[in-house]
Formats: sequence, structure tokens, C-alpha cells
Amino acid sequence: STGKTVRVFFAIWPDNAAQEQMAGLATRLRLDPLCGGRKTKGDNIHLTLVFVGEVDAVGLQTLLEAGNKIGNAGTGGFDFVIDAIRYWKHNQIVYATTDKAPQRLTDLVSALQGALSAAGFFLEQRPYIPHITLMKRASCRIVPKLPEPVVWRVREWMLVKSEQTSDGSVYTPIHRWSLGG
Ligand code: 2AM
Repeated sequence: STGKTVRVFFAIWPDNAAQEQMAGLATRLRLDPLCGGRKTKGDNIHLTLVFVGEVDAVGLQTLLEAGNKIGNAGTGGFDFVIDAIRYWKHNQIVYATTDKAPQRLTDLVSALQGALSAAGFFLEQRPYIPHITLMKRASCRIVPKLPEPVVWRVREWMLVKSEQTSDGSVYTPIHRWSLGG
């Protein structure tokens, strides 16, 4: 079909406490003379589960249906503990992450990947590395250590629209699925 497209991705957004901690980290990184770069605004801090890209109205409907199939299988929320800050030189981002992603998180990502592939979407083939971008265009010589783990209480996941404006990225939830519990 023709018509307007939107750029979308599946993601989780931190609860207030986790957002505050990560926004604090971004501010500290911003002030670190060994890194530099542009920090992610507090409201924009998130974890992408699956990046989709541009879709039209039909594609959007298909995504919602795929999400609904998984959304209804919720068995309660889970905690996601972030315990490291790292730097990717190739794209100059500083991100928060963990090497011990909870099974519930990787299961959710796999379920989404499977549902989207089955629905005909072409997805990223690289293995999933959970990363929460805190800084862009950074050039860290030394990456500061995470002072203490961030405990993110994951209770829902969502499909989000991404728009680029003169004021930076604007993310708007299109639909939310509760993990229940
Ligand atoms: P980033 O933080 O590493 O830039 C909205 O743009 C979200 O989708 C961000 O989390 C971004 O990751 C991710 N994203 C953007 N383009 C992408 C792509 N081509 N492949 C995978 N993820 C992408």
C-alpha cells in the first residue's frame, strides 16, 4: 500500500527510579573530560528490544497483531540489573548494559524476532546485545565505571514511534503491553 510511513521499534522504558539513575549517569558522563559527546535526555533513555524501521499503516497493523500474540502470554514483570558502562568506538556511543541479561528479557526479544520474521519483516541478523545509549558522538579515552548497579523493574514493553526533530529524537509510544503481575 502507499501513504505515510512511520519509523518504529519495540522497546522498554525505565521506571522513574531507574530513569533517574541513568539520567544521572548521562549527566556525569557529559561532564567527564575523558569522554565528551551528547547525552541522551532522561525521557529518551530506553532499551530497544527489536528495531523495525519504516512501516506503513498495513505494516503497523501487522506489528500490533504480532505484539498482541506475545503480549497475552505475560507471566509477570521481571527485574533487569544493569551493571556496566561501555563504549563502542565504531559508532561512538557510551551505553549501559550487562553481560547477564535476564532470561525473561532475551525470551521476549526472541519471541518478538520470531513473530516479526513470521509476519514477513526483515530484521537485524546480528546477535542481540542489550544496550541503553547514554551518550552519542563520544570519544572516550577512559570509560568511567558504573558506581552501583541500576535495578530496572520491567513491567511493560511497547511499540514506539521515532521522529527526528530539530530538537533531537522524539519517541512516542504507539501501544503498550503489560507483563502482568
Ligand atoms: P541506538 O541507541 O544504538 O542508536 C531508536 O532509534 C532506537 O532504535 C535506538 O535505541 C537505536 O539504537 C535503535 N536503532 C536505530 N537504528 C537502528 C538500526 N538500524 N538497527 C538497530 N537498531 C537501531
